[in-house]
Amino acid sequence: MKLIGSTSSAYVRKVRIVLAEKRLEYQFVQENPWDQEQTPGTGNPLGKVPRLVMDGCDAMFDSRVIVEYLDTLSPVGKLIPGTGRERAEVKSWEALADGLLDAGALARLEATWPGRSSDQRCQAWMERQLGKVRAALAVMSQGLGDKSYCCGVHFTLADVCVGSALGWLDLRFPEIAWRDEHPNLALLFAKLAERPSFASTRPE
Ligand SMILES: N[C@@H](CCC(=O)N[C@@H](CS)C(=O)NCC(=O)O)C(=O)O
Repeated sequence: MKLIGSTSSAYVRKVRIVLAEKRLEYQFVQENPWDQEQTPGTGNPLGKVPRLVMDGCDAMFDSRVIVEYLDTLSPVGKLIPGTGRERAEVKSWEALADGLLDAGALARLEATWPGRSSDQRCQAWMERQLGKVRAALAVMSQGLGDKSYCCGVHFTLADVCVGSALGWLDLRFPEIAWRDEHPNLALLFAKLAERPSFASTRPE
């Protein structure tokens, strides 16, 4: 099994953490999807990472599909409940954390994408996207409350997704002081950072 992606992407990190938690062997092939030298979209018409490549199969994307598949490969460290409200709860946390990343990425691209000149960059658009990031943080904090993990007492995919998203914010938007506004998220993040799966995949 090969995972294709970059070390800075939180979507890729989500998959790497799941692979580590499930103790699954894989080869990590680094690819920067923004690199002009890469053939865009190889194995993914959308030109995005992560992609999971297995012998004799088309590449699998996106991160939500990949982690769901990986969780079925082994009973070790089950991360997604099989059915019902508990499953929907975990998947909702994933949608929230991924949505935070989607909005954060749009804000960052608006500010930095080299294909746009400075007068083409739109401050109102960046603020709109960063408003979504702040709203998502507030909902995460409210949902976590004083629980040990996002969905209660057990570590699940919800914690993987939230931890990856917060780590990415530290990397790309260090000026967002989410720890000050949401100390419960800071506590969760510090606890997650001690897990080998998180420690070995810190974004660069
Ligand atoms: N929904 C996708 C999002 C993946 C994504 O946006 N990846 C970024 C890297 S952080 C990417 O490859 N962007 C390149 C592009 O948009 O052209 C997933 O969960 O896999």
